[in-house]
Amino acid sequence: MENLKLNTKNLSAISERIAVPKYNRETIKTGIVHVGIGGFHRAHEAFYTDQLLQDENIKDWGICGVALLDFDTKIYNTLKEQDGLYTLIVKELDGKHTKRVIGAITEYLFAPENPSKVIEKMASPEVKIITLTITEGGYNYNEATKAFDFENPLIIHDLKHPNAPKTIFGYLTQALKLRQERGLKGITIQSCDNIQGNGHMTQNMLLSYVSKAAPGLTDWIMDNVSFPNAMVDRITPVTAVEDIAHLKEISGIEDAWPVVCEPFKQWVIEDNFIAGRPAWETVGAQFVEDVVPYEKMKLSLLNAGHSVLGLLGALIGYHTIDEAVNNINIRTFLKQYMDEEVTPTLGDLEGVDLDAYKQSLLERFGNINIKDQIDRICSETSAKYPIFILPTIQSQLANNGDIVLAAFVTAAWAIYSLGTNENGNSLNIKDALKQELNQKAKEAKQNPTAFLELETVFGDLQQNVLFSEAYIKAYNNINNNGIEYCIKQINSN
Ligand code: CS2
Repeated sequence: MENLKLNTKNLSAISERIAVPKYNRETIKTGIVHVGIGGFHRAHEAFYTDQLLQDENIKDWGICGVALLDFDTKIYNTLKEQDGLYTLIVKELDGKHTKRVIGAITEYLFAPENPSKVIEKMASPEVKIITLTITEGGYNYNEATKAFDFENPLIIHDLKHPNAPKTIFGYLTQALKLRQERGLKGITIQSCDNIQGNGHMTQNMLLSYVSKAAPGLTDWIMDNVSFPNAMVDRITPVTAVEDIAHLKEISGIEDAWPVVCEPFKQWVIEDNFIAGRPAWETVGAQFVEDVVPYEKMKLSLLNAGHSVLGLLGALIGYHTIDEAVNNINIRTFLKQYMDEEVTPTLGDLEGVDLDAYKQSLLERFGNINIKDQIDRICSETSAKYPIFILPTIQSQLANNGDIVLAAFVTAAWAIYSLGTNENGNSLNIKDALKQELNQKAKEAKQNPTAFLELETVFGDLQQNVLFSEAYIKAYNNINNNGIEYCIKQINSN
C-alpha cells in the first residue's frame, strides 16, 4: 500500500481507505471563526460541523481556525500543510478504531504572525459566530477578586497595543469595534470551554475588558452580541506518537497530527444566536432553554471526577485514567464522592437519569483503549479546581453537607504539588501557577493549610473551619500512611 500524505490532492485516493468529506470544500463559505484549534475543538465542534456539511445544501458554515498563541505554531503549520484536513480516530470501547477525515476547517490563521488578518476575519460580514476553546484559565477571571484580572501582563499589553493584541479580549474588542463602525449586524460569541455559565463568563469578562479598552462599545455589544451558554463533552486525550504511527501503518495515511477521542459526544446549547446558526441539532447537538443544570452536572461529575482520578492516581504512580479508575479502591472513592458530595448539590435535573449518567462516566473513564493521560488531566489544576471542585464544596458547606472526600482530594493535590509521587518519581506538572503551588506545598509540610492560602484558587475556603480540619486530617493521614491505605480507610468508613 502506497503511503499518502493527507491533503486535498490525495483526498480521493484516501477515500478508498477511510471516510472523507463528501462536500466540495472550495464552495463552503466561512460562517464561523474558531479560536483554539487543539484536539478538543477538532473532535467536537469541527466534527459536528463536518457532519452537517455532508448535506450538500449547506454552504455557509465553514470554520476558520485561529491559533492564538505562539505555542500553537506546530498545530497551525500542520493544518496549513494538510489544507486544514485531519483524521479523527474514534477509539471505540471494543478496541476498534473508526477513522474519518474531517474537512470543516476550511481556513486557518496564525494570530501571532498576522493579528490584523484575524481581526478582519472576525469582522467580516459572512462570519456569524465566533467560537472559543481557550481553556478555563483563558477567561482571565480571578477567583480571589471575583473579577477580571487587569494585572495580567498580557492584558496590560493589549490595552497599550490594541492593533497587535495577544489575548482573546484584545482580538474580540478590535473586531467588534470594526463591526460597529461598519454598521454590521449582530454576531454570536460562543464559548466551548468547561466553565459554569460559560456564555455569561465570556460576556462578563469581555465587557470588563471593553470598559477600559473601548467604553463606547459597551452598549453596542449589549444590543448586538449574544453569548449562549453551552455544555460540551467528548474525552480527547493528547495524540500520542503511537497514534500517528498506527494510522500510517494500518491505512498508509501520513497525518502529522490526527486527533483521537472517545465515541461519546454531547453538546447542549442554549438557543441564543443573534445572527443565526447551523442546524447542529440535525447531527446530534441539543438546543435547550436553560443549559445551566447540564453544565453543572457535567463539570462537577465528569470533570471533577477526572481531577479526582488524576490527582489520586498520580500519587500512586499511574499514568492513565483507566488505570486509576480500574483500581477498585479509587473507583469506590470516586463513586462515593459523586453520590455523597456532588449529587446533593445538583438539584432537580429534569429528564436526566443521574444514576445512569454516573455509571456511564465510570465506563467512559475505564475505556482502556483511549489511554487518557493523567498528565493531561492534572495540567492546569489551578484553573480547573475553582470550576470543577470548589463550587461543590461551597454548596455542601452552605447546606451542612459532607466535604470530607473533597478535602481529601485537596490534600492529595497539596502533596502532588511537591512534584514527586509516592514512589519517589518526579511528576510532570504543567500549571500556570506551578511555582506558587510548589512554594505553598513546601510550606504545607510544616503548616498544611498554607496550601489553601492561594486565594486565586481557593477564594476564602481556608477560613472555613470544617473544611480546614478535614483537609488537615487528610493531609497528615496521607503523609503518614500513604494514599492508597487512606483511600481504603475512607471507603470502609
Ligand atoms: C478534562 C476535560 O481537562 C480535563 O481535566 O476533564 O478535558 C474532559 O476530558 C473534557 O471536558 C471531556 O468533555
